[in-house]
Amino acid sequence: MIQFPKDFIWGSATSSYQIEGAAMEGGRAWSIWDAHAHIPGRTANNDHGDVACDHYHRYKEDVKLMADLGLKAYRFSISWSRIQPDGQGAVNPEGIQFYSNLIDELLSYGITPWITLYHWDLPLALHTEKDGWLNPEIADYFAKYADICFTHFGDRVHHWITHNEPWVVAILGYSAGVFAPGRKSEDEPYIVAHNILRSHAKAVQRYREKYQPAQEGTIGITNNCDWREPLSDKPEDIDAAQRALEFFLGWFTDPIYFGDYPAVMRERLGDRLPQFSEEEKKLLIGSSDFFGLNHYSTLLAADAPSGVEVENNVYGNGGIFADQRVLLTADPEWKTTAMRWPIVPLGCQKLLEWIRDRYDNPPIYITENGCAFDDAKDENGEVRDTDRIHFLEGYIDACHQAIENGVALKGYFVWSLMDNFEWAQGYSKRFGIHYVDYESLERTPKHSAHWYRKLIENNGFKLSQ
Ligand code: GBH
Repeated sequence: MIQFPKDFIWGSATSSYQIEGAAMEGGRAWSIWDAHAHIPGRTANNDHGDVACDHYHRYKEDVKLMADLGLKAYRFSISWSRIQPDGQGAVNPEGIQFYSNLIDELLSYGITPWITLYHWDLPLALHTEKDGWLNPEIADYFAKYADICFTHFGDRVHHWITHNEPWVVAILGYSAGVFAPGRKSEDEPYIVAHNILRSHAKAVQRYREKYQPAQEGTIGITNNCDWREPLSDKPEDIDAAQRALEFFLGWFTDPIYFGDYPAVMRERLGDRLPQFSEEEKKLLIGSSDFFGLNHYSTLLAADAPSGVEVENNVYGNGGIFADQRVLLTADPEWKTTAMRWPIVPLGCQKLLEWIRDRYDNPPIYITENGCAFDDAKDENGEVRDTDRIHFLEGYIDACHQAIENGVALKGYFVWSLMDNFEWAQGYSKRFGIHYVDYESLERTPKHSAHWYRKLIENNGFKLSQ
C-alpha cells in the first residue's frame, strides 16, 4: 500500500474555454481562442468551444460528480472576457454571478476552489486593439482584472494561480503558432513571456497589499515542464538536458526565485532577451507562495553538434531550436498516450527532485497530470480505461517516491475532470476521468474515476503490477 501524507490534497482540474461553452451568452465576449478556433483549419475537425461541455449550464451536475469522487479541491479557470468582455472596461455582472454560484456550489460540498486567472483565453479586444501580450501595458490590465476577481471572490476563495503554463502561451502561441494567437516569431516569445511574468508580479502585489492580510489566501503561478533525460552520459548531452530544462522551466521560475532569467538564456539570447528593472526584480522574487507544476511527459535530450539544423518554429522542438540547440527524441521502448507523449513516471520523480534542488525545496502542487487515450463506451455503457489507471498509478507512485526523497509535494490534481476541448486537437482527444458524449452532453464516470475515488478515500493505493 502506497500511503500519502495526512493533509495531501487530491484534486482535479479544468479550464474555462475547454469546458464552459455558452461562448456568446451571459454577456461574454470572444477571446483569442474563440477567434483562433473559428479560423478554418486551426483545430481538428474545425472544432471550437461554442458549446464545449456546456459546463456553464451544467455546473451543478459537474460539482455533484466531484462530490461523488470525494474530491478535496477543484481547480478551474476564469474566462477573463466573461468578467470584462473587452478586457479593460466595465465588469459584466452575469459573469461575476456565474463564478460566484460555482464557488458556492463547491463550498456547499466541502470542495475547495482553486482558481486560475488566466488559462490562455485573452479577451479578443485586448489582442486586436492593444497587441495583447506583446504590449507591456498588458501587465496593468491583467492586474486590474485580477483585482476584480479578488474583490468578488476572495472572501470565499483562498487559492489563486495567476497564470497557467506561460511556456505554452509563448512557444505554442507565438513560435510554433499552433495555439492562439497563431504567430510564428523568433523574438516575440521572449517578449510575451516577459510581459506575462510582469503581469504575474503585479497581480500578486495587489493581492498581497490589498487582500491577503484579511483574506489570508495563497497565490502563485503554474508552469509546465516535461522532463529532459540526457540521451547518453556524454557531458555535452548532460549539459543539453540541463540547458533544455532551464530554457523550459527555468525561463519562468528563475525570475520568481532568483529575480532573473537563467544565465544560459542571457548568454545565448543577448539583446533578444528583455531585462527586468530593479523594481520588477524585487516584485518577482518570492512572488509565488507555492510551486505550481503541470507535468505530462519526458523526452531524451542530446546536444546538437554544429552543422546539424532543425527547423525553428515547429511543434515538438521544445522551444526555439536555434537558441537551445538541443535535439529531442523518444526512446522507442517507451509506451505513449493518444497524444504520442511518452509515458515515463521516473521523469516525473526526477523533475520534482530537480525543482527541490534548484529552488531550495519549495512546497509543490502538481496542478495537472493526466493522459489522453481513445476511450469508448462498451456495450454495457462502461468506459474501461485501464491504460489511464496504469498511467495514474505510475505517476502517482513516482510522486510518492519523490516525497520519500524529501520533495515537499503537497497535492495532485488530475487533468481532467472530464473530456473536453483539447485545443488544437478539438474533441478528438479525451483526457477526462469522466466520459462526455458530445451529442447528448451526458457525463459518465470512467473506470479511472472509480479508481481515483478509492485512492482519495484511502489516501493511497495498492500497486496492481
Ligand atoms: C496542458 O498543457 C494544458 O494546461 C491543458 O489545458 C491541456 O488540456 C492539457 O495540458 C493536455 O494537453 O512533445 O512529448 O515532450 C500541456 C502542455 C506541452 C505538455 C507539450 C506536453 C509535449 C510532450 N504540454 N508537451 S512531448
